[in-house]
Amino acid sequence: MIDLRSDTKTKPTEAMRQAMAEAEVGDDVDREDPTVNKLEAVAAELLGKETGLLVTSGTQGNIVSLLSLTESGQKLILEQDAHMFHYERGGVARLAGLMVHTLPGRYGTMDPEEVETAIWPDEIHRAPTGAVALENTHNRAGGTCLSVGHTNDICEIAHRHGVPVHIDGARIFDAAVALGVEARELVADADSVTFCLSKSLGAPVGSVICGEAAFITRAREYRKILGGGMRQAGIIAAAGLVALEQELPRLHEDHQKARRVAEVLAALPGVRLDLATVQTNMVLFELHRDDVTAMQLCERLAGYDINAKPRSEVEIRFVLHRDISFSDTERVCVALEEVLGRGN
Ligand code: TLP
Repeated sequence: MIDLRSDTKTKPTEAMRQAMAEAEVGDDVDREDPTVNKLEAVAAELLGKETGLLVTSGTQGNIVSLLSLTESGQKLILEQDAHMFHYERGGVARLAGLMVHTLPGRYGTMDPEEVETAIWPDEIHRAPTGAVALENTHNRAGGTCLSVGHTNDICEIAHRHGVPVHIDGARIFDAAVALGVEARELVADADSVTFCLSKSLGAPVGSVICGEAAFITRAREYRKILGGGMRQAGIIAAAGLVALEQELPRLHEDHQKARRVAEVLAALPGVRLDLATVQTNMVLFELHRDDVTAMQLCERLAGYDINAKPRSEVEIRFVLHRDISFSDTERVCVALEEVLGRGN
C-alpha cells in the first residue's frame, strides 16, 4: 500500500528499531536518560539554541511552548490556516487561556504590517499580546516555506513590542533543505521552536522543543503537568537520533517525488494546482470535475493500492515520504493519469 495521507504514516526503519532495542536508558523525569539527553543536545545544536526538550508530539510541543511563553488571558497571533488554529483541538484556548487573533496568509506568511497592527496598544480594553506563532513548513498552505528574511522581519516587529515568537517547525528541516539554508538560520531570532521526529524524519514518536535554558526550564515543568514525563524515553530518543542522522540527508528526495507527482497532476483536466506551493514534500490540489469528485478519486486510487484522503469536498493533499520510493511515485503518476486522464 502506498500511503499518501501523511508522512506521519511512516514506519520506523530497521536502523531505528535496532537503535531502540539497544538504547541506553534511565529515568528522564530526573534527567537520567543518556539517550534523551543526547537527542536534546543534538537537536539544540542543529537549531542553534541553548537546549532542547523531548515531548510526546508536535501538539504537545506547541502547547508546552505557548504555556511557557505566555500568561492566560493574553492574545496569540496566528496565520489563519495555522495547524494550531485548525487541528489542535483549540488547546491554546482551553489549556493556555489564549485568545486567538488570526491574520490572512499568503503561502503561509502573514503581512508584517498586519502583524504589527494586530499587536494592540496596551490599554484597559485590550487583551495584551502574549505571542506570535509561525509555521514552517506551512501545512495547510501545501508545505510552503517561510524564508529567513520573513521570519526575521516578524521576529523584529514582535520583539520591538516585547512579544515572543514561537515557531511550529514540525517540518522545519524540510524548509531548510528546500531553501538551501541551515535550520538554525530559520529559527535564529525565534524564542522557541518545536520540530517533529515523527513526520518527514520518519521516527515513530516524538518532537523536540528548543530554546534558551530559562524557557526550557519552564517548558519542562509544563511538560510534567501535561503528563509528558516519559521515564525511560531513551527508547524513543534513540529512533529520533537515527532519524536526524540518516533521514535528514534524504529529505530532498521526498521533495523531488512531490514535484514529480505535482507536475503530472497539474497537466490533468479539472485539476487546480498552484505549482508555486509545491516546495517540499506535499502536493495540495483541488479537483473540479463533473465525472469524478475528490472522494471518488481517492476511492479509485484505493484500487491501485494507493491510500489517499480528501481534505474537503474538492481538496486533496498528498504527502510524499520515506516509505514511498521513486518507483512507487511512478505508480502514483500512472494511476492518476489512468483515473483522471482525458477520455475517462
Ligand atoms: N500534522 C499532521 C496532522 O494534521 C494529522 C499531518 O498529517 O500533517 N504542526 C504541524 C505543522 C503539523 O503538520 C502537525 C501534524 C502538528 C503540528 C501536530 O503534530 P502531532 O500530530 O505530532 O501532534
